[in-house]
Amino acid sequence: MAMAQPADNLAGGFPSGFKVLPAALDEEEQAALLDDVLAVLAAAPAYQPRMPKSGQPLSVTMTNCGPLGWMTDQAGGYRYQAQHPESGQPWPPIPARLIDLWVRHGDWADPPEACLVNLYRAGAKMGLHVDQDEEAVDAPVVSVSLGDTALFRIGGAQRRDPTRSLKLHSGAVVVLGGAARHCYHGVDRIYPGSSGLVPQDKLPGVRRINLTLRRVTRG
Ligand code: MD3
Ligand code: FE
Repeated sequence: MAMAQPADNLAGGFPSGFKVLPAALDEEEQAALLDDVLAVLAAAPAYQPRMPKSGQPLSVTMTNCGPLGWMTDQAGGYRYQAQHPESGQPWPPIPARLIDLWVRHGDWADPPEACLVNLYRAGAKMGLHVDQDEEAVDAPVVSVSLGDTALFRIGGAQRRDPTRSLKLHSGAVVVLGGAARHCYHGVDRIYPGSSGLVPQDKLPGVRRINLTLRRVTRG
């Protein structure tokens, strides 16, 4: 057996279990999914998440659909909860076409429980982080990008590991299974005006929408 090398978990520079479908959704499917997202936002308006302790706002705004939603605020920190932080209402259900994507691409028996909706305005980004608030640590995350192109970055299990970047265009689906699920990742920037998908009369200033489907409990 060969000595383990630092790059053993990398295929073409990307971690194993990292799958990109660059044009999974055609324009019609993107528009239909956008309508689903507008309905989610009507029921569960986006709020401004804040870092634990410091209270520093994240540059994205967020909402969720599904029985659980990921959130963060100054007092409570990172967590999943069943209610919207401002209205106290349950999150709306995950739209059927998102469940379909999970079934088609997720390769996981249990249904998703949370769909985090991240809204990016010009200048918004997401620092390198690992998603580790889920009890179902081995379940994949399935991500859908809508609207402006993002420069996405993914590294390894350690923050110091080398990273690779790729652009995610509207309609891209990314599946994070296996080792990739535990890798540092983030969004360095978006390219404002690269897509006309997000209606500015309905979502002023919002340029990109990212949806991440997650299994939270072990079922
Ligand atoms: C790699 N969202 O919501 S999606 C997040 O574009 C998040 O809004 C980014 O990172 C966005 O947590 C990236 C792709 C993604 C999602 C989850 C992952 C990549 C991931 C979990 C583990 C590893
Ligand atoms: Fe993440």
